[in-house]
Amino acid sequence: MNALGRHILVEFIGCSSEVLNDVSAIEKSMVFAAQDAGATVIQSSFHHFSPFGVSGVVVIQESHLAIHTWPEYQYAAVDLFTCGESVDPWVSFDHLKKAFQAQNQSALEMHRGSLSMLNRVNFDAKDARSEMETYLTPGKLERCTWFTDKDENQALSLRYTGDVLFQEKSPFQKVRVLQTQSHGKMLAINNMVMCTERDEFHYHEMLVHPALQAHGNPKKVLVIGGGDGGTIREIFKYDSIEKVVMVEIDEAVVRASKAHLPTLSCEFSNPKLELLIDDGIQYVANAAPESFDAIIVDGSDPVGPAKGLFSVEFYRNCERALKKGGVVATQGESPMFHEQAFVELNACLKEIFGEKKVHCALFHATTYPSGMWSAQIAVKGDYSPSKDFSEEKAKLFSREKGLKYYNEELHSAAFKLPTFVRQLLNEK
Ligand code: SPD
Repeated sequence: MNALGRHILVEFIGCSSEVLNDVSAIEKSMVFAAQDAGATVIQSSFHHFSPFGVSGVVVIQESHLAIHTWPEYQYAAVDLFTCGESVDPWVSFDHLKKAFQAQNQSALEMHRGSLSMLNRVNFDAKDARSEMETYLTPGKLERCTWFTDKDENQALSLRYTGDVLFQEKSPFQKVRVLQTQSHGKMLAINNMVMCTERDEFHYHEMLVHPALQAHGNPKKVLVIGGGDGGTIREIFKYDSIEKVVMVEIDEAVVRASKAHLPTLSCEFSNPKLELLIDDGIQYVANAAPESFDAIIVDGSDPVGPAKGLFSVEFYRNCERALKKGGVVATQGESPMFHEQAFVELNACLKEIFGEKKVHCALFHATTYPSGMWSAQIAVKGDYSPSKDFSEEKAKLFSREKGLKYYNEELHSAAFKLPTFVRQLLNEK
């Protein structure tokens, strides 16, 4: 070869859509394809784009391998660029063809840096050498695989190791547990962050405690969703609890959490828990009137099976199932990220419980898109969850139970809304 390198531009056609949408599988195949070809891998960086597609690059000492996939077209565009005689890019080609289950392919090989066109100069890098040595041959592959939770305009990305600890396409959704670099293990449903070990306490404490502290004496609580177990963990911190009924539609979420998220799933064996794998919307529709002190709705975003958790009919049934003095707290989405769902949910609660009976608490959910999240709380009684709670009891409770987010001061503060949120909710 009379050139510095070989560059193969590849079209893989008729591939497996599943594989082309699996960022971990692609990263592993690309790294392996490089190593198989005799290359020294320096770094890999891969992103998944929701709902479809993966882009990534494997930097090798001998140039790079890059990919962009279109699972919806079963198509991958791949660049295999290698320098030197010791690496054969066609070995990578064969490996990837098999890995992606391509039915068809085309490849165009170009020589890069034709030596007949280039002049070698006496470039002496000795001055830069000591500094360069820190960058040269790190010796260890640095993997950089990114999980992205996004809508069409905004996104949140977390870097993970590329290891997928749990992966299942249940009848309802895609459930995964990923090992992140900085946030411990993460539960993701349909490419949306549900919780990470590092910051889940923000969400679970704020979904449960403002409502239950205001109620004051919760005995029987219904949880809709919440399959990872974080919500029931918080509820069982109340000594008054006699029974918790939890209705989770997807047993795969419970299984994933029991297997990989022990700090969330620690209360599944509590004898006061009745766990039903069933449709929570149906359950509430059939629930006996005035049977629960509190209902906590811990669903995912309003797409897929959680859509019905944002409907008037569902909350009418919740109101009926609540005892007098009861409280419902629901994950209320983000005023920034899901403005419409946030506003509509608030209006729906106000329509059913009454204008003055619905209160919104804001908190930081650092791994949910925008980082600003809400619990929307409605009461069936003459009290205000933001004001009518015992500061003394909340203080004692948060200390005794070792809470890490909720405390007596935050209880009041969480209900103080920024002006733009007040305006969204038509509050003064
Ligand atoms: N955007 C994510 C909203 C998810 C709310 N529920 C998460 C479940 C944690 N128990």
